[in-house]
Amino acid sequence: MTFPNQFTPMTPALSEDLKIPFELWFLEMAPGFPTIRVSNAHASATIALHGAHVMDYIPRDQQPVLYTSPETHLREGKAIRGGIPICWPWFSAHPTNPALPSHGFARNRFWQLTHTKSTPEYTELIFELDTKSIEELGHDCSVTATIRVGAELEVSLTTTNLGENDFTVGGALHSYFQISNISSISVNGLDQTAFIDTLTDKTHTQTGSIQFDSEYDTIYTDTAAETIIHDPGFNRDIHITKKGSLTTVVWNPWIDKAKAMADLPDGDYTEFLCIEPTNALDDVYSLKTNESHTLSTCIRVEDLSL
Ligand code: TA6
Repeated sequence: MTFPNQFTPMTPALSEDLKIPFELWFLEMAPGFPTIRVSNAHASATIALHGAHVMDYIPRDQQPVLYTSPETHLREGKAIRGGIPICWPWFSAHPTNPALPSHGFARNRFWQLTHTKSTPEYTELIFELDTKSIEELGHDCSVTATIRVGAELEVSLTTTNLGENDFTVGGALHSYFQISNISSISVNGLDQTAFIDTLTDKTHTQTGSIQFDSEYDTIYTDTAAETIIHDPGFNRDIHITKKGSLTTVVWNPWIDKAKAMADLPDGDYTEFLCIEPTNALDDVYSLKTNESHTLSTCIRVEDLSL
């Protein structure tokens, strides 16, 4: 695809030979903001080059699985609100330098699409981040995002230390799930799991399933468990499994925080819940030269009407 010349030359090009006829093509969602559309026998999806950011994922015969704000920004430097933001190489605020961006660099810049592949089970896309262009990173490393769109959605983030000094990597796959209503869903899989309520900094142990009646911003610790969003309104369970992660974040901004977010309609807090496979707190990885860490998630919808 060649972009009309009224767009800035900064528009990152997408190589024509990465297209897959009738399965993977390119779309400019806003001037200078290219996205990749995938449609196969199992599902459809939209992935922005910015942040290697999965914006939507719709399995055949299902409602959209991910929420993306209709008021999201679509411009370089500002993370898309919704979908699956890639937080890297840290989660939330930088541990020592408050001047660095919350949730790291990866979600705020363009990646490069380097490979695409079609198989009977999924369409695969591989993105790479030009880490050398990030001055504040201060370390020689590589990071790739591998996305497989099929009956399940898989996102894997692999970091490799290419420098001589150790490199500590954290982060999150900060997934926004589309739900029928925050007041009618529940979350299972974290029973008897310790958690830190970041709103009070107090530690508790989860008993039973999680329901929501106010702002919720919690890090579940020492857990590799599958998390399930039970949504009677949409007659489905969303199964979220993960690898390379022992912390899971559960977040809903509720009314006041939603009102304070310019890129989110005030009432939309009722329509999404974030379940985030994370590397946070002590669950971060100190990589020696040539060592790698992969944080991955697999998202599957179970139709309860069948
Ligand atoms: O993952 C939960 C969280 O850390 C919340 O505290 C909230 O800040 C959310 O991420 C969204 O962060 P953002 O920078 O995308 O507005």
